Amino acid sequence: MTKRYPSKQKDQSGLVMLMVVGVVVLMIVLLALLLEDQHRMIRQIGNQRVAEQGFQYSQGLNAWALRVLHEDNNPLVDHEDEKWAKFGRPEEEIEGQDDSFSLESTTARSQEEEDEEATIDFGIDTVEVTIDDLQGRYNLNNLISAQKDVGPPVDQKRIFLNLLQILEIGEFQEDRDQLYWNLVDWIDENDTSAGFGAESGDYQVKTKPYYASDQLLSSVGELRYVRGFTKNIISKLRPYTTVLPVSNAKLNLNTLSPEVLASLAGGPVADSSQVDVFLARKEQPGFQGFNQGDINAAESAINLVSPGQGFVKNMLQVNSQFFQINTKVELGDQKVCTRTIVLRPSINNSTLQERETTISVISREQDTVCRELIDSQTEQQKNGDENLS
Ligand SMILES: [Ca+2]
Ligand SMILES: [Ca+2]
Repeated sequence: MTKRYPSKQKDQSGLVMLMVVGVVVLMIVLLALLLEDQHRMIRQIGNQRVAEQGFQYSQGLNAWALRVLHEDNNPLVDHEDEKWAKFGRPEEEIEGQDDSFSLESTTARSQEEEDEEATIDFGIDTVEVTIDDLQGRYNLNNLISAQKDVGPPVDQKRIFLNLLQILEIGEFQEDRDQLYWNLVDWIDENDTSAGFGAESGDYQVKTKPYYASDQLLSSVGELRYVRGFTKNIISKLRPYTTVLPVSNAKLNLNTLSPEVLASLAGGPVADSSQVDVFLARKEQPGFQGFNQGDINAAESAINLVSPGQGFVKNMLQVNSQFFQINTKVELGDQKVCTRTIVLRPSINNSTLQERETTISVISREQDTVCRELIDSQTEQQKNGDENLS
């Protein structure tokens, strides 16, 4: 009987010990969870702070770029040697100018400088800003008429088909016609296929059905929803086309590529060598941009691209109203990219003084992947190498 007592005591103390260990383990687990939660919260706040900081830098860069566009010396002519076109492109910097600027990171700059200077590290890895002239590219929204209840303009169809031919899109004429009608039906207001194209009914039978947009394109990337426009076709088109909120955008002779200029031929492209000869004038020393008087000479060159077929009239000008401001900010592993389309009204509609307040933002895209910007730049480089060499 007496032997049972110590055994019971032993059992009880074992149980207490087990409970103590259990409580300690529970506390450790809770503490670990609490710490992890706190750590995650700190990281989240840090990320938010960095993202906000990146956004503020982008805003600053956009404001700076707008300022540069405002200060354009001659709004009647816009060419690649002007300050806005060189803005943010360091390799184009003009040495010895007081108002020159540098967007190199402090570390890159300090490496170059032999003298040891005191530099402040703001923690910015990349800051990029450039301005593109969107009227150096063909506006796909030109494919439908600017007037209501008027069919798609035939001359714009010609330009689009020529561009496809030049960029070697579509094996046969029929393939290019098909792409044209699919795109027209995608943009035009009605739901009636022009006979060859694709309207909502054609997209409704897909595994993931959707409707045709039936309004102006909002980005070149939107083409991926249009029947027939493959990734490869879109990447070929991207450097030469744009999407503006109008259907009657002209092209700036100063910033367009030989491909786009040749596409203005009145018939299928046979020989575009005279267009190359004309644009080579840009390489002459002291070239200060084509002006209004050069448009006739440009049209004569296009006239020879498709002999006997003439050219599409009223498509050329020597300045621009639509520009795109591109910014990229990298802070640690955080990225912020913006693409802003702005409208600087034609000088005919406003005085030089009023211009100061009339540049307006048409649209702005922002993302933290920067994919489209990167894709578009590498595609442009790649296609440029292939087509212009
Ligand atoms: Ca200008
Ligand atoms: Ca339609």
